[in-house]
Order: sequence, then structure tokens, then C-alpha cells
Amino acid sequence: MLQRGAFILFEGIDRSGKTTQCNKLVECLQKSERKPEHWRFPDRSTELGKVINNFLSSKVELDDAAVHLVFAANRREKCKDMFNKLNSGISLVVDRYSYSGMAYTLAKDIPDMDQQWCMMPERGLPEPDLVLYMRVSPEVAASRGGYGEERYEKAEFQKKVAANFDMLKGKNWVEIDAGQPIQKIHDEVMKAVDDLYSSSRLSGPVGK
Ligand code: T5A
Ligand code: NA
Repeated sequence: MLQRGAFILFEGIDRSGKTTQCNKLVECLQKSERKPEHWRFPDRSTELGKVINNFLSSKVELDDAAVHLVFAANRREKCKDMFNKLNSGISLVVDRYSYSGMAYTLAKDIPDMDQQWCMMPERGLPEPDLVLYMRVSPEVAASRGGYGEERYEKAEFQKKVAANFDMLKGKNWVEIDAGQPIQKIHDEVMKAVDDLYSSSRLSGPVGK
């Protein structure tokens, strides 16, 4: 029987090195026979993604609740495609997802937009089989290339985001010290991914 694809998610604060590690993992999985695809959220290529891109680069202002829902809708519009790919045996290596949606909105401390409110539009989306949480201090992240160009890249805000990720941490999470050299992190990522592929977790249906 064909094993379904794995949904492998990278989460972390801005500049924690998610994209770097996604690329290395995808390259590695291509060499085995895992048929990986690299996905990212926000997916800036769709119509909703363009709205998000303009918001993140401060070209437009949007209401906080509205923008939370647009980020969630940007996942929703890809959801059928994600289920189809996973069920056809393709593994998805995903750069940010619902946890980012919640961690960033909650960091704004808006009355009435509590965890339950933030979670609602995420219901029914495919659930990751493995969450690789890239833990790095906001200070180290801020010293990395390109920091400060987008809306949320401010130290005080990133500290709150990091605390929210800690609060949201759940089953299937593996924490990685993302302050280490890139290759060392990749080795730890590969160990967690190999564990996933050799476990029985992928013999059941995609979670939601
Ligand atoms: N957001 C997102 C929401 O508010 N709600 C949501 O629902 C979602 C999904 C954009 C923003 O949107 C928010 C969160 C974000 O603020 P994005 O498009 O993922 O999200 O942001 P990007 O700017 O593309 O990515 P990040 O800033 O998060 O960076 P990465 O991918 O974590 O880091 P990476 O790999 O690009 O590396 C950054 C730099 O550090 C170096 C790299 O070479 C690069 O220069 N680097 C390292 N340096 C030293 N040691 C290491 N181990 C290193 N690893 C990488
Ligand atoms: Na960023």
C-alpha cells in the first residue's frame, strides 16, 4: 500500500531560519523517493496573498481582525489541494501555518480576539504530522540578514510571538535550537523527519 505523504511544518519567529531549512530538507527528500514539495504561508502568489503582501510591506493598512481572517483564508484556499497531494503520496514541507496565524495575532493583545477566536477559522484544515519549532532568541534573529523590512519585525513584538509559540506547543512538536550553525540544525531536522517516516503515524489518514 502506498504510504501517504507527510505534512512537515516549520514554525518560528521572523528570521529563525525556516526557509533555509525548508530548502535543505526538500533537497534531501528529493534524493530519497519522498516526492517533496515546498509550500509557504502566506502564499503571496494568490489574490488574497497579494493583499497580505501589501499589508506586510506596509503599503496598505487593514483592520486586525480582517487581516487575521485573510491569512486564514489564504490557507483555506489551498486546503483541498493539500489534502489531495498528501493523499497521493506527496510530502509537503511547509514554511509557516496556523500556529503563525495565532501567535502573531495574539501578540497584538486585542480585546475579544482570544485564542478561541483566533483558532476558529483554522478548523478543518489539514493538520501537520510534525512541527519543527525553530527556537532562537529575538536578539539573534534580529542580527540576521534582511531583518526589519517587514511589518512585524520589531524586537518587542517578536518576544510576544515567541511566548505565544511556547503556549501553543502541542503534540507532534519537536523543538530545535535554531541558533546553531545551519548544517547542525539540518542534521537535527533530518533525525526528526526520519523518525516520522519510520513511525506508524503516516499509515492513518491526514489529520484535521
Ligand atoms: N504571519 C504569517 C501572520 O501574521 N499570520 C499568518 O497566518 C502567517 C502565515 C511573513 C510574516 O507574516 C506573519 C509572520 C511574518 O511576520 P514569511 O513570508 O514567512 O512571513 O516571512 P519571511 O520574511 O519570508 O521569512 P522569515 O523572516 O520568517 O525568515 P526565515 O524563513 O525564518 O529565515 P531565513 O531562512 O530566510 O533566514 C533569514 C536569514 O538568516 C540567515 C539566512 O541566510 C538569512 O540571511 N540564516 C542563518 N544565519 C546564521 N545561522 C543560522 N542557523 C541561519 N539560518 C538562516
Ligand atoms: Na519576515
